[in-house]
Amino acid sequence: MEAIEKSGIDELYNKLKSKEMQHLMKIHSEIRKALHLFFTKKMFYEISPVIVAPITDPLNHPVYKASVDYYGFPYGLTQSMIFHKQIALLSYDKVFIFSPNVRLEPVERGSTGRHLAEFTQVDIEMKDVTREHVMDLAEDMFIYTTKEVSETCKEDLEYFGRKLQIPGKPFRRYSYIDEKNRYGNDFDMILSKKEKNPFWIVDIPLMEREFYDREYENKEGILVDMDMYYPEGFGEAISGGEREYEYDKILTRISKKGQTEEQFKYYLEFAKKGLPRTAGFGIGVERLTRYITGFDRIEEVVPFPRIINKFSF
Ligand code: ASN
Repeated sequence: MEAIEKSGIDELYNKLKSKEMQHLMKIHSEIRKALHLFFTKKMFYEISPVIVAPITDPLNHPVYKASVDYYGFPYGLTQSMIFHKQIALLSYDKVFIFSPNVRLEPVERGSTGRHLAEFTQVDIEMKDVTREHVMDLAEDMFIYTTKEVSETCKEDLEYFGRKLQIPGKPFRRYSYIDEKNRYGNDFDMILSKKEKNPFWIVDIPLMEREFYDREYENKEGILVDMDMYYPEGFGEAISGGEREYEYDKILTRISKKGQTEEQFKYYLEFAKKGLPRTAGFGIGVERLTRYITGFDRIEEVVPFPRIINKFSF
């Protein structure tokens, strides 16, 4: 451990002094600024992030549990603010959060180049809208941000030899089931490598997703949700969908996933009183920075990455 720490710190010291990091920091900062401006111009309200809470996103893949002792109660570190953002829409109909998430991913995920153990996602949620509406908004957000950053960071992008393509709307859509049948388990990355523009994967089966995305009324086991992918092999960018909001349906979905009411009891108390009907998505800011700058690995693009299974200052 001692040796890892020391070599890690030398490497970090040099990385922070490099010209490369200066360009990266500027681009990252301009990306955050553009995202912030985009949502405030669209009359979204920004709410403060929740970092520790009695309940967080269960996620659909196993992660190590990250918790803190909160005055004697075990609170989880936020894995996503899905429940809090849904509940925030009791007050106002469009919200966004620059939300720090901690996900202690399994060690194997360290090799993907796309995972950090801590990252920020811009998590958005809207009341009384459909998936179509939030997909259209996400496309506008992506186009706005890439345009802004291309202009404000022209020289910085040139430094990395990166020229951004601004895609037209609507982005191409693929059905999850059709593409999985065609290409097998790695279908999403195969498509991400083939495509020249961002694209969507829609209608994700229930067992591949958390309980909170809404199931079609007329297509059992299929959800009204979506992921957006970057082209050139950069992988997943966004995930989101319409949400279950009716108490009984939420209970059914929890049990279909083999989860318990006890796990979600605080959320269920809100659901019993009545949740708004919502849809939304989240986009990882470090992944967007990686795509825009064209780096191989996500830990290269930010000054203090929480690297999976590695000492991180
Ligand atoms: N933010 C995502 C959503 O809105 C959820 C997630 O990050 N797991 O659907």
